Amino acid sequence: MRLERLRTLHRTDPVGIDRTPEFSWNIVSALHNTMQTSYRLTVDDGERVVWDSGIVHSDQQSFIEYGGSPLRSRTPYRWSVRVEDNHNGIATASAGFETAFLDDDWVGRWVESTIPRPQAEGDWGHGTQPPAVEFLRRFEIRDGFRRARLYATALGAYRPSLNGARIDDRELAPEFSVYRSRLYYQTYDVTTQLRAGDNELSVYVGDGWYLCPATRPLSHELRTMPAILFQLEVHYEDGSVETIASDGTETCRTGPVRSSDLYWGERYDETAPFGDPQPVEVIHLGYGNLVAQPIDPIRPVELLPARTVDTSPDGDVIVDFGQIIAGRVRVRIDAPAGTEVTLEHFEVRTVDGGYFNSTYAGQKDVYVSDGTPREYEPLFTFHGFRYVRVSGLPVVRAEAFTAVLLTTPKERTGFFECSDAGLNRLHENVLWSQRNNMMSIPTDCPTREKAGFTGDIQLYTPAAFVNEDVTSFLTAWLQNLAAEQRDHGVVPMTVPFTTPYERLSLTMSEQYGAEGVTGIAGWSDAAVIVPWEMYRATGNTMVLREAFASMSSWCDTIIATARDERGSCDLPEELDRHLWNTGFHFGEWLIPSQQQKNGDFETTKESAAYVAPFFGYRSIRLLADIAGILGLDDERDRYAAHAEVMRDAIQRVFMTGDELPTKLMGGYVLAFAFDLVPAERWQAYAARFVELIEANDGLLDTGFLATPYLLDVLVRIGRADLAIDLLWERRQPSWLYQVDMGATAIWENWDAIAPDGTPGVSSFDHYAFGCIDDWICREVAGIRAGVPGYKHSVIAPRTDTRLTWCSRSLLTEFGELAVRWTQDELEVVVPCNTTATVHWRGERHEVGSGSHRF
Ligand code: RAM
Repeated sequence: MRLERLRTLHRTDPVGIDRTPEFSWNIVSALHNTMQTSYRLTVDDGERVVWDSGIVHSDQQSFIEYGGSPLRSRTPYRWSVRVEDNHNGIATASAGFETAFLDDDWVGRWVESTIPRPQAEGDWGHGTQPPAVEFLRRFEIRDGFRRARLYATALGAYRPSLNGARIDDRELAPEFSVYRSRLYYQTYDVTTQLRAGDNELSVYVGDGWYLCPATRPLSHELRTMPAILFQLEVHYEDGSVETIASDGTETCRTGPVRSSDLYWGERYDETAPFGDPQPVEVIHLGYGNLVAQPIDPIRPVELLPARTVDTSPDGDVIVDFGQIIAGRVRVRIDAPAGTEVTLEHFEVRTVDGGYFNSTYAGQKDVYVSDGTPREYEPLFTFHGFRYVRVSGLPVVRAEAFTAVLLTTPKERTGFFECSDAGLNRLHENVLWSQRNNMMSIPTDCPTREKAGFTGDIQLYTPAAFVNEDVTSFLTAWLQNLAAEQRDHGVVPMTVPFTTPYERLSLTMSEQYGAEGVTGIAGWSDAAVIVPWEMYRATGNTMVLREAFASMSSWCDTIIATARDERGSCDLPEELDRHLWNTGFHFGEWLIPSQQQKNGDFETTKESAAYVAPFFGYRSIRLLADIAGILGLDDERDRYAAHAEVMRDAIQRVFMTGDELPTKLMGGYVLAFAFDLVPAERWQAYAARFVELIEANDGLLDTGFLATPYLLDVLVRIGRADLAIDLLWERRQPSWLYQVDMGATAIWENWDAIAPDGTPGVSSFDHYAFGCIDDWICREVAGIRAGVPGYKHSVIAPRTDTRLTWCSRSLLTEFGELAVRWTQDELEVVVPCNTTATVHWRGERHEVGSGSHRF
């Protein structure tokens, strides 16, 4: 038996944390039926043990919270665990973490550029922002140091260098967050880059999210100048510590980055020298909003060489990378001084060989050469693209171009492969959209909006977990969500909430007779559903506890809105007051038969009529369950009672006849999925739902909010055959239609490309409809969590004759759970410390850990 995958706060050896750590490990053993019987965890700082859990007779091996004496600021720790199992096996292993600032440790002062900077106009800007600013600071240090850490952050996106070399390869720090209350600072190990004597620290600051017009924060305290804060701490052999901190003695200047914008792109001019150093100004921002970066930093995680170069009918030179990614292009340029090279990024080609983008902003990077051959990659922007139109270069060779995928690195947890190339590609597309849209926060698309839409991640969380470990990533995002909740707990449509979306929310509220920013069904409910799905995927009760205040304040808003706002005057008041049926909602969003025309929201209304009350009920019902799990019995009873009256009101308003008052499939899907259908209507509604699909030529007609439950509901009403047919459907709208049309990521809209190849107006890289990947994992491969977190799993493949074999693995909190089946045989690998029920060919087997063949 041995221990693997030791994680602290679900990260590997994190440096610079300011939260109480939790610990996890996996057990691997050659013996079957291995269960952990006890563990003992110790934490030490190199000199003394600060926590000894003692022997704990428990099978818990994840989310074990630190319980020792207070941790010290800026200190490296080791933790060790000793595990015993039921076969008398004993194993030990250790890992590390290092704290950042836990006390009032900041002495550095915020310093701001004094170089005049005109303000961009409009919500989205025009890509004409002023140059990036480099801050410089010289300092001297003594010989004999053994450890040095730089703590730093900025308003804007920054790239630090020491003595002319980049400190590491992280990108676009500080990441996108609710800066007003959660601005992340970074911790860098600079021990090997410092030298005794003279040193120079450079911090080059582009616009990033903070200064970009489309993403700048709402706060009226918003600053409009690039600014930095840093503190370098040098620990000497003799035990002394020297601190060099930003203090106003820095200088600043502009250089080759002439303009940078996350949407429009960057202009980099090698012929523009760095200007004369200008003074900086000390500003008083305080340290109250500073948080040690809680997730792994954005990095270049994959490089894709260009596949081909060709010329479009219009004579444009197009480089194809073969895959839609989020990131940017790295290109070797050898051109005469003054040559201006333009890179314009596109997602798809049109039938006539042109190219197309779903974004309004240019996605255009410009490089001006000084005649020296160099490799260029933009510093302060990223794009969503597969193709790049190149102009300004006399010769374009594919070998000179590489696409760089930028994302928050996460541990891959899932692998899927089967005998069908279409399903394999579909899975790949899901994974790509996931990686392309998880750069510091979960976003809708990396092209048009790059925004933290709450609805998209709400519905996608289960699928996210079957592909990557998103625990630390989503925990951090939920903290941002809580920080963004307004006075009454309202969760906005995006987190972070930014100026353009605040404006949109206010406009929509006004049109729908509401006031201020109001909650949106299925979007704001992310506050409850995301933590709930995190718990289901990993057994994580910490996140439920931590998010409880945020969830309950959101649910209280639903209850109050239903009570105080009169929805329909046709309804008796005693029913209306339990229905969330006012304000603006996106409805299911992007139902094929209800497509929006000219950006109006008329078509969202029909589905909004059921989406709002149903999701309102759903959130409150889940909150009651969550309170129960946390042992909060009063809250459980209170919210359960609210849920009960809401369900009753929904049934009395929507479910009195033999069909729902809508012809949309999603109404049925959500009614079944949320257990709203009264027993006496079950048969009729199931029949009606199937009729709707049949009347639609066997095709689905659901949008964002209902699609995740569509196939499950069919299985539940006894029509698994229809669910499987929808999965295998190749006509539009369907998942495999996208694949057949050459998609390399998941489309935002079912009709993103018409059968004749004409692209529509939507994005080609939205993970939302990728929610199917979770269903494939559970139903086709047959891996299901028997209890939240897979302590017990249920393996029940749906062997479909359209597949000759299927193989799926899932790295659970306990380790790898794997299934491989052919038409004749099933192989299952069950992780240590768990059990499984296997259903195969009409038989049921109870098994323990290890590999099994049936
Ligand atoms: C679109 C976004 C997102 C969706 C909202 C309602 O513009 O791309 O996917 O959540 O609108």
